[in-house]
Amino acid sequence: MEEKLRTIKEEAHTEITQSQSETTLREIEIKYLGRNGILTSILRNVKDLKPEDKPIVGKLGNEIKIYIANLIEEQSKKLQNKKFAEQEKEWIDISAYTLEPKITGHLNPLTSLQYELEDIFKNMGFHVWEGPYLEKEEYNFTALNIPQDHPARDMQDTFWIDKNHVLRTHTSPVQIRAMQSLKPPFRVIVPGRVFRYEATDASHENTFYQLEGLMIDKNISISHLIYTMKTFLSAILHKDIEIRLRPGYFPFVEPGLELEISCIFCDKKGCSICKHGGFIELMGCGLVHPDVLKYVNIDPEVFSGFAFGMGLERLVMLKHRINDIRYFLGGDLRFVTQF
Ligand code: FA5
Repeated sequence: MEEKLRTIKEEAHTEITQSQSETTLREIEIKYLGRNGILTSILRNVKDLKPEDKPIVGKLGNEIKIYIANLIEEQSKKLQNKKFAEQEKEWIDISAYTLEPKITGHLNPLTSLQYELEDIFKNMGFHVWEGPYLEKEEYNFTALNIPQDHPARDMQDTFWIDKNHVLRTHTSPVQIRAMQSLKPPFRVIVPGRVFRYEATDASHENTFYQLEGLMIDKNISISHLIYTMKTFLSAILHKDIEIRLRPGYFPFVEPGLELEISCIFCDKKGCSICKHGGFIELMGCGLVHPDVLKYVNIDPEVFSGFAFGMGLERLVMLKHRINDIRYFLGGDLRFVTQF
């Protein structure tokens, strides 16, 4: 019996040390140590052995039982460590890029145009200025020669915040801010968002962008205005542009003018875009009104200036042949990803 037990020990040793999975180990455990396992059965039957064999087989049987149990546990640990070591080899670095990142963001066509305009004007000696969206009523109207109760206030439908504040209806109030802060001569442009309490249609938004320009110096005349407009419009539209001026009413300039450009689509021959007139209306402009200069303590006898204000959407629409201004704020990716 002693010999049989030693053979069982050797066989169990071989099986355990050669096993490669937890499942096999559990099967071996059941085979030797389970309720009806080989070793369990031998120990259960010790009582039937000869009295002199009982202590030897009992002792040796129990030693082998502990030996097998320990060996199974040891092998189990070895298998687990091996498994972890293998996993470590194929460790995934989640911080590493496996694919090229997809870049979908880019500048909105309005922003690109604004940056292009800023570059053109900077080359002509203009500084870029900004002003607040929530503007004092005084700067949006009164200082621009549009006093309270003047009918000109109705020309721009206004979001009133309270009696003294509005969402600016144009970038012209920044003219006042610039003239109060800078000493003439100077040149500034002011790109920015403006707001009007207006019903929208293909060419009108309630939130849109304007670009304001202001030049104050000695002896400024309409010729300076025309030259500057022609230069920047030809640069931005990559074409020689012809300009036409018609009288326009803006209380803060005198004379006030509406500027039209020769149609870039038909070269003045007439088409649906210029409504067969050969020219397209683009912006308001004029020479700064003496009353506005006086309001900011600039002597109109010494200094004069020109100012202009145009809608940026309208210019982008011309450049890219966009037929509805509402696309800009529509949030349709098919629209923005074209540019
Ligand atoms: C003004 O806002 C004047 N501040 C412009 C100005 C500045 C005149 C300096 C003289 C000197 P007007 O309301 O016409 O003027 O607007 C100027 C431009 O903004 C228009 O020519 C047009 O291009 C654009 N615009 C006006 N209303 C809208 C609108 N609802 N949606 C989109 N663009 C608009």
